[in-house]
Amino acid sequence: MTIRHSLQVYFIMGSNNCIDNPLYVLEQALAGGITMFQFREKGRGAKTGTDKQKLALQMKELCRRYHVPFLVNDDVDLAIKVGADGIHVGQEDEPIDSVRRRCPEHFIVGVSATNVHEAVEADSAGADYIGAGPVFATATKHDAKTPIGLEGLAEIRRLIGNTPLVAIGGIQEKNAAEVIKAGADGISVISAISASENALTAAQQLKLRTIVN
Ligand code: 3NM
Repeated sequence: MTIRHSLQVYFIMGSNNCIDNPLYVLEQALAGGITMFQFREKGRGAKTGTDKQKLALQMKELCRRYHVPFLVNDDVDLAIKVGADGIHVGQEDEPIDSVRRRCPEHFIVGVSATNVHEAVEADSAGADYIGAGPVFATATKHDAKTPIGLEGLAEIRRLIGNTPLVAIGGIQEKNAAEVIKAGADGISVISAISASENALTAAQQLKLRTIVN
């Protein structure tokens, strides 16, 4: 599967994003058809040290069983240690060239962009994919920037050509199709799956919305 295809339904989660056991939520989401996963253990009550590493390893094993790429947010050392498939870095994290130097060659390196300028820069720096957002308002990330809207997303697509692009921020079943129409290869979500009553059906429904004619 190419990176572009893996971005179709990209689930992001840490233990504090769900009420149920995170491993249960992840397994449900995998069974529902998510195509990529990012372990983002951040914020209040987030696990650290060996607890974080243990959960990362368990999540990686689950993703392997479903042949879904497992990426780690920000923590390059952890990603390498647990044998992840890649790393996702934000604008305030380690720069992409330094990340590339430290990681195995096969690593997928994704970069966040909160505006057109950052997206173009990440593209030139050689990101494997760009995560653009927030597209819509989100309550999940407290320090999220001003939403770029569907217009901002479409502008980013125009400027980065064919580079794989995934949209993030406030994406739900009801707006997923618009995001794809605006030029994203896929949607990335936290709460639309992690805070749903049923992660399996939530993933299934989101996936259906990404199939746009
Ligand atoms: N990054 P939800 S918005 C992790 O704009 C993250 O870079 C964002 O959560 C960015 O799907 C965001 O619940 C939170 O809105 C996405």
